[in-house]
Amino acid sequence: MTYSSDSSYVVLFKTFVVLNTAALSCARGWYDGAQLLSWQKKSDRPANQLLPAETTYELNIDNKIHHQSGICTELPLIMASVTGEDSKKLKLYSYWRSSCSCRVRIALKLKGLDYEYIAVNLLKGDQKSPEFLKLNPLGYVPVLVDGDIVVADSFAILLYLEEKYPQHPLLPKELQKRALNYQAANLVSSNIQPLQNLPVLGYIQEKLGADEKVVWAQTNIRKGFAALEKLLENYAGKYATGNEVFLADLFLAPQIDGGVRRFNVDMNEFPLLSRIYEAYKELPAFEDAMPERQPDAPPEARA
Ligand SMILES: N[C@@H](CCC(=O)N[C@@H](CS)C(=O)NCC(=O)O)C(=O)O
Repeated sequence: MTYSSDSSYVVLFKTFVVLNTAALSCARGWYDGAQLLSWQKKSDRPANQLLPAETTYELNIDNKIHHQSGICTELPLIMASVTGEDSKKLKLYSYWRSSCSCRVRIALKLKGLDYEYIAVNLLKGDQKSPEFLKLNPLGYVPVLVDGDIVVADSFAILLYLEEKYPQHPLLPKELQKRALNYQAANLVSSNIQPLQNLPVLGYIQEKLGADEKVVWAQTNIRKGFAALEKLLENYAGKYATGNEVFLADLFLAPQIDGGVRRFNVDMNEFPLLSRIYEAYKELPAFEDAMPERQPDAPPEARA
């Protein structure tokens, strides 16, 4: 949090005083680049046995009216959520088992970016709600919201993050290796994952039955994995394109994980992919991004 005018505000906010009228009127001024012009207490809910007291305030910040509620002692946090860091926090719309969301979760961790996880339940159809379709008209996760910027599609999100937050680069400097990363990532993103996406599998199951669905998914994953084994054989080190983690790894880790755990693909055919899959398990950024660690994972899936 930064304050641009009066240092007494810092003391005021940091000590988290119980707010009363006097404290609030002191809070008028500049806050994180935004000006709090006026405020008004709108309603009070008295504390009871189950709920703490809650107050609703109307705040005029930069001539925009915001209504915020909270327990009285937390008003500094409420103001921060309107004007400050909370509203600037990245938001990721994600589904625990979505491999496309997992790619982005890994990148956010690698780049050390804090974010709010917003669960979209694909099985319940949340992705088809009018609110979500405003974010991504295709109705797919992941979607990243960074302030006013909304980016859908994992590849687009990763390239966006790479440009805006260059720490821990996802692309190598060397052009050939960079191209290899694009190719491997796109092979997963265009030639494997779309063929085993939920709507496709649902359609095959409906038309041809559950067994055909599994055969279809395994066939396409194996075809893609066979190509990746050849593509990477002269470049792989500890990871897909050498001894550093790059873009290709972000696509491979969730795809291999899904192949093994959801579709029972026999990995004996793919020694290189099996080896790098083991290496990913040593990396906290990868492990934390895996489906079973996500807040919306059902209890039976949790690690
Ligand atoms: N190319 C997109 C594909 C996104 C995608 O297929 N997302 C899946 C989950 S991995 C999804 O949201 N499916 C919607 C559904 O099942 O209805 C990306 O890379 O983000």
